[in-house]
Amino acid sequence: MSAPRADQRVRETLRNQRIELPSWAFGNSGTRFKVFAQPGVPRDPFEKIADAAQVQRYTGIAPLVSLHIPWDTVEDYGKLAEHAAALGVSIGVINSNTFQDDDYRLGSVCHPDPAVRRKAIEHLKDCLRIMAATGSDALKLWFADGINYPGQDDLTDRQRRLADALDEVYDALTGEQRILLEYKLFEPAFYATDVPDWGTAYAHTLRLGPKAKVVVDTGHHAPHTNIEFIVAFLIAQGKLGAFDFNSRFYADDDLMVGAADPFQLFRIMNEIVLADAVTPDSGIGFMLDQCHNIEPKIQAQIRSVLNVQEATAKALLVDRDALALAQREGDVLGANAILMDAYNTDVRPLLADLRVEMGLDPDPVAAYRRSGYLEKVIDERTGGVAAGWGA
Ligand code: PSV
Ligand code: MN
Ligand code: MN
Repeated sequence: MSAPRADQRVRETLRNQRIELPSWAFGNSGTRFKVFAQPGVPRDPFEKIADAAQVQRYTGIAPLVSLHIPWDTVEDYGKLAEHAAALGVSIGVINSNTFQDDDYRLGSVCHPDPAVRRKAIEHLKDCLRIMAATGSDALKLWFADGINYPGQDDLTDRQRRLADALDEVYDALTGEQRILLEYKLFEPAFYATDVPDWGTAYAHTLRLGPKAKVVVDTGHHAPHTNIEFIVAFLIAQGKLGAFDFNSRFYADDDLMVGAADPFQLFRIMNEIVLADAVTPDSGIGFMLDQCHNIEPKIQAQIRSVLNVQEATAKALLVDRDALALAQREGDVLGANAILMDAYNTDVRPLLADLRVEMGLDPDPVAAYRRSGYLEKVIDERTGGVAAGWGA
């Protein structure tokens, strides 16, 4: 392909990329040691969406907002969806929450008591109703279920309970609705988690059928796990449903994506580009799942979107023909150099130029800071809500 045409193709893909923002990133959050309240933080889901719309306004590629239920409970979900539409965004995935009630001390859908399992399943079905009211088509399931001590419960029985619950929710899906099942190595359970890894999530979603896929949260693996391998494998099986992007130095740190390891993010996006799966027609969701405990939240979300965009641009710049040739010829170092050339390219001028083409400011962070939005909401809002936990 000629250089100008290749450049146009890269720009076209980047223009159509979509990143989904988590409503909870805009609320106060913290660790179990302290939540630092920030001035101007949203007081309700409507204000969280207003803040998310700022990220879309300056990046142009983040028009979706995930909700977390019950953190984002409102009386009228149709009104919330209309509010979002008026601000140029829409509701994305609905995240269920079966981890914050006292009833869930021993788990939710895997709990030994059928009454607690019933309560959890009914919550998941409520989420399906919220999806219908908001226009969302995906239910994201993450279960905090697990046990802390060997012998505490029967691991195999818990898997059966999990399967039964998933079957019931799957059978309740209507229309375009689908399930996204997220795994996590540990926390809050410390000995055994019921959906600890991609293999468990994959097996359950395979059994369920085509409307169930796996979520890869980049902070949910053992150290040194090759996440891009998991991504490549799941895509090849048609089972990659979505990402929860964030970065981590130690465990599930939920820091800004691309902050801890930009090279890992590039390697992941390289697999996405190879599968031609950057744009929404791939059916794969690219969500952020982050908490900004000490840094300004809207700005951190803008930075995160830009980090994903930069990694994607670099992956799109890989000289695929040259790489294929080097691979065929067994040119180990040549192939690696081709990949690294793309990674080491400064794509910021290209992206600044693309933003101007899209009618945006070339520097989204600076434009947001200049806008005075934060100062305005600090004046207007008092008593911002916590993101949902740790308050
Ligand atoms: C669990 O650690 C998780 O990654 C799930 O996606 C939850 O829904 C989310 O965090 C809450 O931040
Ligand atoms: Mn997550
Ligand atoms: Mn997490």
